[in-house]
Amino acid sequence: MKIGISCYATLGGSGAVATELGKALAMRGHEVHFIVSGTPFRLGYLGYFMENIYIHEVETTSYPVLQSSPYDLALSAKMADVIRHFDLDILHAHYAIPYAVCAFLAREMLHSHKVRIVTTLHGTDITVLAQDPLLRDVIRLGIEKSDAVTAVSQSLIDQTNELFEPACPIIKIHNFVNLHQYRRLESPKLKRRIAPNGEKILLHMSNFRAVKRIPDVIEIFRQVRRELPAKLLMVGEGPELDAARKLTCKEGIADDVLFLGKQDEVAPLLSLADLLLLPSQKESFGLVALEAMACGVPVIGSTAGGIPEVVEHGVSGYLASVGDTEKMGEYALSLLQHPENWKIFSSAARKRAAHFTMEEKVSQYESLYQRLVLQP
Ligand code: GMT
Repeated sequence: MKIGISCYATLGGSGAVATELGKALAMRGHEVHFIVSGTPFRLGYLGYFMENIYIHEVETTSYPVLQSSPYDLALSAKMADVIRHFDLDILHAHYAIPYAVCAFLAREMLHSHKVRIVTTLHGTDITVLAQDPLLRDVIRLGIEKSDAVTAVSQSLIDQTNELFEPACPIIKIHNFVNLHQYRRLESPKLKRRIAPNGEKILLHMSNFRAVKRIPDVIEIFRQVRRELPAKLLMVGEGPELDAARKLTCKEGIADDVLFLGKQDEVAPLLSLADLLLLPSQKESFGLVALEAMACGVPVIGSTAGGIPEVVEHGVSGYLASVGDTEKMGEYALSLLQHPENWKIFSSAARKRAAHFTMEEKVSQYESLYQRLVLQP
């Protein structure tokens, strides 16, 4: 098949999922066209030169008369151009806004082109943006005009159904992990440099938005560090980063918190950790939890959204209500102070990750596309 993929390619779990999906489909022999604003960050330079992969960057134009550059319109026009030129069978939009809506507009531009639009909901469009009544109607349009809509967790499906009562059922396709790439990659030398006295290593990775509850991450770490020597690795960047740095100084723990910024190759980093912290306010799935688990890292997190669909409480990690940092701190200590327990949780985490294999989920997307293409 000829498949177009449009996503936020430069950051975040949705871009990662869309890019990994595209790479896997290309390896299965499909022709994959990324229609994006920049090179997808998970593509890597090898992916860039992979057979069957084409990248179409959206160029925006700005004219003095326009107050802002019309990105969404440029994206729609680019989508229409790629659909027509390469005769796409499928256009897969990752996020309703703007991708599903732009895909619809693109198809309208081409009148009756056969291309089928698949939209995957990743979370923020439903859990945050759809709370705004104005945007809600645009999101509704994106959902209604798609030929199929998938969501990355049951929790997200339930929230979408509650808000939109869509006519067609939303299909659940959980996110996935490449178990060959994501496995525990021990690097004792590096570990010694980060934690020279055998300190425990806790890790948080996100785009540092308010929904990630960064102060909770720091509070959990503070509780752990009160009881045992520990280091916290903070990976990623975003709006709450500065405040996070300031908070660690205020708490007097700055020496034990390392801010590593944005990182592309995360499996070796995750493998350094004893625990992953994910105390989010909202989290439709929590791809980082799955990737950490594949590296044998148990998760301490909140019960928000789809996290409980990934992490089994008391088996591959521990979950508490959003904001209950005391409980999360206790849970973290219960694993860190009992290495034999940690070991059991670590192998359970890896085992759990095997329920979300790339092969299986990519096949689910592939069969969905095939079903749509065969529809009259
Ligand atoms: O977590 C973010 O803020 C980034 C966002 C994104 O657009 O990548 O992540 C969302 O999609 C991921 C991939 O499906 C999910 O694993 C994340 O849970 C989801 N984030 C939220 O729901 C907050």
